[in-house]
Amino acid sequence: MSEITSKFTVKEWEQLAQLFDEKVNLHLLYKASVHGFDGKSFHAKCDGQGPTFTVGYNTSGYVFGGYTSEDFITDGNKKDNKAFLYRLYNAWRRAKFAVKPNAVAVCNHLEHGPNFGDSLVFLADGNKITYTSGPSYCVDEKDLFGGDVNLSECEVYRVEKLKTPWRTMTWNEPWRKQSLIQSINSYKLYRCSVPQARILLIGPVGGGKSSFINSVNSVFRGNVTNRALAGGGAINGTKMFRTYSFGNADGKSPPLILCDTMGISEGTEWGIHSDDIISIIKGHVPKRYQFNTTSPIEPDTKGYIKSATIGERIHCVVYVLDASKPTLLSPEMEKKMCTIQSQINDLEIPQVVLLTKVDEACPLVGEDVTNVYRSEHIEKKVLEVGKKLSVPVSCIFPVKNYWLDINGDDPTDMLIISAVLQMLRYADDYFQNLDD
Ligand SMILES: Nc1nc2c(ncn2[C@@H]2O[C@H](COP(=O)(O)OP(=O)(O)OP(=O)(O)O)[C@@H](O)[C@H]2O)c(=O)[nH]1
Ligand SMILES: [Mg+2]
Repeated sequence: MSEITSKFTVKEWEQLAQLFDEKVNLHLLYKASVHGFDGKSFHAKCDGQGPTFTVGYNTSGYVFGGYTSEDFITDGNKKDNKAFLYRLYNAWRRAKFAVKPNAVAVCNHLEHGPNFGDSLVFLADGNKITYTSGPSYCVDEKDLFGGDVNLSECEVYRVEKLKTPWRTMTWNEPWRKQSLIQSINSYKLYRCSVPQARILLIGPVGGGKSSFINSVNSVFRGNVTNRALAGGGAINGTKMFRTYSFGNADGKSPPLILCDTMGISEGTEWGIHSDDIISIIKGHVPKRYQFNTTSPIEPDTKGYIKSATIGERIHCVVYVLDASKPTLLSPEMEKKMCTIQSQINDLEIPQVVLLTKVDEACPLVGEDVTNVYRSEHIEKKVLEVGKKLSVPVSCIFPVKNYWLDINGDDPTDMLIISAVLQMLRYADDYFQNLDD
């Protein structure tokens, strides 16, 4: 959901279907009158966002712009045979102008806003349009925007489409959810001497770790619950090491403990100390340990568990990341996470990724969670995080947590519960590796 209001009218919205020949959704990324009529502000909001639709409004009432299926970047030219310029019906009838075969469709300069092949350039000179009837698109400025170069607004939207699912899930068979819950309840861990697999959730502040624990509890209980304090950050964020086991109304409890931690922060003034993450994994940190941002737990700290049993150690680590963030991991966060990850790799702990807030990241998923594996945008985020953390796509789970609704629903439950089942299976890999 965008906090800024789109200038796009219903009449303009209706014309999108003719431009794209398929159902698309637009997510507002940038609005010049709010973020600034300049190239740097545009690039800060729009780079790396995938396919985009730029809408310009000039003082003569023309609504026009361009589409590219390529990412905007800070520098460099791109070819894109799907790109086009357009004029919507407003001042004049609707028209679409395709890019010429093999021509440069998009030119990226830090000082320019959206630049379509150096033909139509927004914000190169504040709120002016630059137009050169160039080699890339066949249209003149009179035809495109009535020759009036004074821009009153410029908006850039991410274009979201649905595609063939990249992961299969059968949503419409009610017994399937019960069967997943049953598989977890009756799950027999490889190492019989360990009664419950301990799964640790770590990740940036506010990523949705505590909300995931509440969501898992909600699935087992059959109604939305709120055991872990959620809200994120300094006020409602997690400050204590907490472990949660789960029980059903009928008294069954799955062989599973989820461990909640304080979030990782970019700076040093807040957030879990990375040494504490490793101490938790090794089983040294007692329940309800109050995290101290500046100094990690030491062997002489009260409650420190000196010789932890296998059952007290962590058997699977879950990185919880917010899919709705324009940049999944900032360069500082990526560096911090990779340093932690390399220590976790040395301990040979299986790792998975939970991508939360998919409802916020893609409006098509917000509308209907069964679109999650059909959303191009979510797939892009999954591939991005897989690359950044070197985790195979099969270990990445997009989920929507219960954070707003008071009633659960089957598709949301199924995403949550199938991620948990996979975590149990990965924990078993750890036990199996111990024996080898
Ligand atoms: N839209 C949406 N919001 C979510 C989702 N999951 C969590 N949130 C919201 O994100 C905020 C932070 O969630 P938390 O679960 O507290 O995050 P956390 O990772 O535990 O935060 P720290 O404990 O500070 O590290 C809360 O306001 C939640 O309501 C989700 O799947 N979708
Ligand atoms: Mg928390």
